Amino acid sequence: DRVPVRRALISVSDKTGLVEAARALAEGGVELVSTGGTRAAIAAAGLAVKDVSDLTGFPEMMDGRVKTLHPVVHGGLLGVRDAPAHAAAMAEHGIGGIDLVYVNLYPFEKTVAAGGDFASAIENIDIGGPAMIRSAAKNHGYVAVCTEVEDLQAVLAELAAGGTTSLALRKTLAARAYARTAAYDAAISTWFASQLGEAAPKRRSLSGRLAQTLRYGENPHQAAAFYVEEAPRTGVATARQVQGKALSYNNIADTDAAIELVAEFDPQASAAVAIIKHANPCGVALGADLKTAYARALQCDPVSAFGGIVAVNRRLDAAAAREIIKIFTEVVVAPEADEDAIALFAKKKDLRLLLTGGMPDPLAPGDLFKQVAGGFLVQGRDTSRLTAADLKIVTRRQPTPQEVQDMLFAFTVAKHVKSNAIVFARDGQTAGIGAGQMNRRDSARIAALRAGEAAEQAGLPESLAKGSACASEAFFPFADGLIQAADAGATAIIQPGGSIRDEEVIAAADAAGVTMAFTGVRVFRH
Ligand code: 93A
Repeated sequence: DRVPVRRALISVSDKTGLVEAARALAEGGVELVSTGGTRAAIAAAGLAVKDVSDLTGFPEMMDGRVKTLHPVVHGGLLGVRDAPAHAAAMAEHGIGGIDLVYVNLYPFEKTVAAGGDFASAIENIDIGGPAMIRSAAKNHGYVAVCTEVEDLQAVLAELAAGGTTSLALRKTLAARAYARTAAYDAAISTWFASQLGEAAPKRRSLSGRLAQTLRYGENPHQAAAFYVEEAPRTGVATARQVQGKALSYNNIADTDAAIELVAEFDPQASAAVAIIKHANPCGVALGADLKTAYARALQCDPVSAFGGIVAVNRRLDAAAAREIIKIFTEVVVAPEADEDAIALFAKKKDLRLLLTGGMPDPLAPGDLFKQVAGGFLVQGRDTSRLTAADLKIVTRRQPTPQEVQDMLFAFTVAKHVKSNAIVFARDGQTAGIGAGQMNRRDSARIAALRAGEAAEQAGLPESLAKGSACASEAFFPFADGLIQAADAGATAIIQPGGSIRDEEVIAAADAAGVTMAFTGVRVFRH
C-alpha cells in the first residue's frame, strides 16, 4: 500500500508556500518537474527543477494554453505501474512515472469575483490543471495528488516518517481533488450561465469542499457531512473549534441558527446572547455585558436551555464564561474569546467552543437552498431589517419609546423563530417564545405559558409577558390571537398586517387599549 515518491510535478498559480514545500521535497531526494512560472520560482530559490518541456519535447504554446496536455505527462500520471501492459507502454514511449502532483488552478473564481471581463474569465479557465488533478486522483493507487499546500504538507509528513505515502492518505487526497475540480467546474458553469442572462438567482447550484464527515446526520441511521463554500461568509462555516467533542450535524445546524440570530444586534450598542434548542431560540436577551445578557436569556426558559447552544455577539469574557458553564451546554459560539474565558471552558472537556473570527453580516446578500424530492429551491437570504421609522402605528394609542424598542426587538427575534412564531419581549429580553405550531393561537398560548412559568421559576409575582411587546412573524388572521396576546399581558403588538380582517384586529387592539404597529414585512421561517 505504501509507495515511494521519486518524481513530483508541480504546477501552481498560487505560489504561497511553494518554495518551502519544494525544498522539503528536494531534500527528500524527490526529482522536481514544473511548468514555466512555477519552475522559475523554484529555480530562483536555488533548487534543481526540470521544465515540463524537457519531458514533453514541446514548448509551452498558445499563451500557455497547452503546456502539460501531453501523453508523457498523462501517461506518467495514469500508468498502472503493476500492470505489465502499462509498464511496457511506459518503457516503449519513454514515459517516466510521476508519483506526486501538486497543482492549484488558474484563479477563475477570484477573477470573476473581482469583476474581470469576459475574455479574462475565459482565459482563467484552467484545462491542463484539472486534467492532471483528475488523472492523478484516478491513479491514487500510485500517485498522491495535492490541490492545496496543506495537502502537500500532509504528504511531506508521511515522507518524513518513512519515505513513502500511504494508500489511506492518497485516497483522502483523491476525494478532495475531485471535490476541488467539481467546485471549479460549478463556478465556471454558474458564471457562464449568468453571462447568458440566466441570472436570477445568480447561484444555481450548491458547491463546496468537504470540511468534515460527521458521525451521522439528524439521526444515527443517516450518513452526513459538512461542506464549506469556496469563500464562506463569516459564521458557522468559518468557525474554529477550540475544544470539546466532535460536532454533530444538529450542533452545526443549531450553531448556525444561534450565531445568525445574535448577529442581528449591534455589539457596539449592547451585548446579546441567544440560547438555541432544535434551531429555535428558547431565550434571547441584550445587556450591558455578556454576563448580564446571558442571565436574562436564561431566565426566559431555563429548562429548555439545558443542553442548548449559546451564541454571543461580542468577544467572550471570563465573567460570562463562568455563568455559561454552570449548566450543561452543547456548544458555545462567539466571534472570539479572552484567554481566561477559554481556560474556564477547558474544565468542561465535552463542551464545544467555536470561534468564528467575526460576526456574520445579517445584511449580506446570499442564496438559501432547500431540497425537495428531485430538485431544490433557491431564495435570497432574509436580509430584512426594521427601524422605528418603518413601523406604521394603526391604533389610537401611540407606543412609548420603550414599547417601540421592545416591538423591534421582539420582531427581530421572531424572524429567527420557526413559523408560526409568537414572541413576547420586554426591555431587550424575550419573555416567552412560541414556535413551530401549525396554529398561530397555539404558538401564542405556548409563548404565554412560558412567560408565566419563567416568572414562577424566577420567583417573580407577575408573568414576564406583563407589559411586554408581542411580535407575530405573519399577520393575525383573526382578532382572537391579538386578544390572547393582550390577555397574556402584552401592551404593544407588532405584526406585518395585511389580513382582510385587519380592521377587526385593529378594533380589538383599540378595545383592549394596546398599541399596534404594522411592519409591512413578513418574516416566515419554515
Ligand atoms: O492553460 S492550461 O489549461 N494548459 C495547460 O496545459 C496547463 N498545465 C498546467 N493551464 C495549465 N496549467 C496551469 O498552469 C496549472 O493548473 C497552474 O495553475 C498554472 C501554473 O502555471 P505556471 O507554472 O506557468 O505559473
